[in-house]
Amino acid sequence: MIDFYGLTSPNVQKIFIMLEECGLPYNFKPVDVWASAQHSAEFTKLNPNGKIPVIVDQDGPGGKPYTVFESGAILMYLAEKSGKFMPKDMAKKYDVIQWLMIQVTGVGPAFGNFTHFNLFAPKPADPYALARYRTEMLRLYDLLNTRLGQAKYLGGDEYSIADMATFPWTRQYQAQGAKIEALPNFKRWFDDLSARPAVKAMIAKQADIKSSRETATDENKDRFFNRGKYARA
Ligand SMILES: N[C@@H](CCC(=O)N[C@@H](CS)C(=O)NCC(=O)O)C(=O)O
Repeated sequence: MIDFYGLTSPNVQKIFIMLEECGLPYNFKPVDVWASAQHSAEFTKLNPNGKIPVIVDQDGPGGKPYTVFESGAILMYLAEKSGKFMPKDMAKKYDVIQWLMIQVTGVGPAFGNFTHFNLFAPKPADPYALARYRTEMLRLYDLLNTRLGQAKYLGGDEYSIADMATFPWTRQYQAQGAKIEALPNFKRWFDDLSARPAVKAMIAKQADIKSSRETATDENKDRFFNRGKYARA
């Protein structure tokens, strides 16, 4: 059994998709990051970085419980455990890892910062920050579209953890301002993934999760966003 700690964000959605795709049994344990639950002593024992997602595999290596944090590492762990969604051939495997890293180091930070400055930062939004992250996000949409014109999936011929990692960040492509008519390869991939039963299961499960995002206190929001009394600059 796998204990899966998370809430509703894209980094958590990736892990829902992978667990559903693999058919691995899991217990979902909500961590309300809008109520500062990620900073509890109990949770930071699992992830000293104080962020979700985290998994604890009760049947880890050597039959012992094993904890994994960082969504990219969790996807790689589950791929190795299940023997699925990561090719064994070395070149094909590194094709997948390269596109997984593009998501972890590029798509996640750029799309996340765009969302922060667009929706959460004090208004009026800083035009420099907004333009910087919007430009990088739209550049990455073009990159995904180009790649998906060369290969059916991000990692190559087969659906993999690179696709599962990227899809949740693109679910809001309309609100993010991506011009879908100029991204036909991306659109084909997006529709293909949206039709997968595991992706539909993730979306249904997300709808049932209770979060205090809409009712978060100013104190909890400041801690989440590293501002106010939590700012170090
Ligand atoms: N690089 C991490 C990022 C995880 C992350 O940023 N998680 C957010 C999801 S809302 C979080 O826990 N934020 C709470 C906080 O930063 O205090 C991963 O890919 O797992």
